[in-house]
Amino acid sequence: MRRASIILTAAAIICSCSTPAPEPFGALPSPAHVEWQKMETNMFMHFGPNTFTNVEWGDGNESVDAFNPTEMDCRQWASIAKEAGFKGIIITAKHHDGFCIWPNPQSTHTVAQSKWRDGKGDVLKELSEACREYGLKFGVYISPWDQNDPHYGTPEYNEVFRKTIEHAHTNYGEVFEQWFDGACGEGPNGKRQVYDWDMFNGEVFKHHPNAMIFSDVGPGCRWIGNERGICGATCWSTMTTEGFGPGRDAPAKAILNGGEIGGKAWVPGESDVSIRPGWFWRESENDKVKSLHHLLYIYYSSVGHNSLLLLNVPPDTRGLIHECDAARLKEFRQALDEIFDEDLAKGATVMASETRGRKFKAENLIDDDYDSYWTAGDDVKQASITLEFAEPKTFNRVQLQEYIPLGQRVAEFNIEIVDEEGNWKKIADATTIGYKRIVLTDMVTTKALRVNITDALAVPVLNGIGIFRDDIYTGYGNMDSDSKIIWHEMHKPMEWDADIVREIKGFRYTPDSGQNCITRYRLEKSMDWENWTVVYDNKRFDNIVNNPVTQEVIFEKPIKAMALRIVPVECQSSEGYAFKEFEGIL
Ligand code: FUL
Repeated sequence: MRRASIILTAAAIICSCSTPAPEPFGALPSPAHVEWQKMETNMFMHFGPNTFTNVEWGDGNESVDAFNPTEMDCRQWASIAKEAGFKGIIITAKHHDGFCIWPNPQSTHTVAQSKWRDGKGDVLKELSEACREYGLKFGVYISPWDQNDPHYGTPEYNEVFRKTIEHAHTNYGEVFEQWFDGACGEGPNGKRQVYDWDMFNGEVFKHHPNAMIFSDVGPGCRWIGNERGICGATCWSTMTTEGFGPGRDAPAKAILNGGEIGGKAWVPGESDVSIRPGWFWRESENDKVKSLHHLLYIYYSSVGHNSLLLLNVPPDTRGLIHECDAARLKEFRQALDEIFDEDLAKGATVMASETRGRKFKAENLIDDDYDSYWTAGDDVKQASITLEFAEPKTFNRVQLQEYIPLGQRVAEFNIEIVDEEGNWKKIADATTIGYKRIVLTDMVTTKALRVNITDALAVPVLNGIGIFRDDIYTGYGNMDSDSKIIWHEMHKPMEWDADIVREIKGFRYTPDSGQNCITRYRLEKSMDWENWTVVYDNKRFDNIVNNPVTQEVIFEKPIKAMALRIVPVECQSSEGYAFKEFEGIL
């Protein structure tokens, strides 16, 4: 009898061990994609002449001496990034003004021509070394749009830009990510460039075959369609990129935000956002560093929605991360540790309605091995996973992970708990999972939880389930403010009344959105509401379409007026514009 049962058990083990893993499904990530996705949060740094000139987009005419950090210390950046839990740093080696913060031989508009450190400074060298010292990965943003390079707008520029990439990729060790912005404005000669993306990407891969190339359409990872760090609650890492390109050729923002079910390429989303309203540091925004709640909301809407979070922390004019940003990052890390250090799923009894065999058992969902997973038979598209706790657990976050090396599969699921009467009660309906999905729920206390997968493209393959309690950001709503929005036709100006003639330092304008904003304007002032004189004409609100935050414009010298008005010269939509606020700064 005993012998028979040993034989049976052995047979069962052999049988289950020999059950093959499911076939991969659809577009798949490369091993480099998987490693990149596991980084979860990286730090972005915007640093260049704009740091010193208080603008978001320099126009390329800035003096090279504008860039003059007095106490630059990349080790300070790296140590703060490390402590905040970031895995890598990506820096703006060259922004749209064309200034290179490393001695790029292709350009005469670089640190080498500046007085900073007698022309011997090199931010990429110091940062790449600091990253190595602190165990962080190093990446670069190199803007193809260049408002300084005289070749820009001619075919020669593509070769100049290729060599620029080559230089940045061959002098500073490993580059894990190349960030390509799709912006393609006019150069110094008023022409736009036709970019040779294949050549640019080829140059990156030549030196770093595993680098992730960011653009609106990858090929490594894709823009998430906004600069608020918010990825769609439905987020596929797949998208069909054929026929699309970066910048003007990009797919619609809604597609970037949510990817495409069954898309032909694996191009996961990266959610970029600045810790401040602008991408570059400016003194006037020291008190506008995003709140801890806002950062947690962003974290849940990026990492928790199957994308990577790239959080911009721009150095100040000293060349240091400002104390306000450093303090907020510290709080952010402490909060994440407090929320995620205790996984209440550990120790639970885990069962699945279907299982492929012992090797793919439900318990794999709560072990710490990334590569062990639960799955079921090939035909299964619906299944339930149940967790039972010895003692009731209180929580408001449920984290799920698909084993993405085999593709992204789950399309819809819901979550239930057992209530006090012993009945199952639904607490959330949700869509995709992907690498990581954190579902936010009300705070609940229960002895059992069930995840019901209701629709999948192929048999679900999950490698993780975690349950957490967040007492810090307990909400799960939208953080966007609901302030009043005013709609104007294109010809109608925005007006502000100072009551009497006053000294006015500048103005503030808050657009409704990137779709409904003014992109170029004329500012006029009046002493009597009758006669108007022009203060500025045809001025640009830099980067307002992608980052429609409050635009604060400070005049070189205060002006005297009783009223200000902004007459739109160009709007993003031909129908007009909508705004939340326009007021003078006294
Ligand atoms: C945008 C740029 O135009 C901004 O200046 C910033 O660099 C942001 C990350 O990308 O498209």
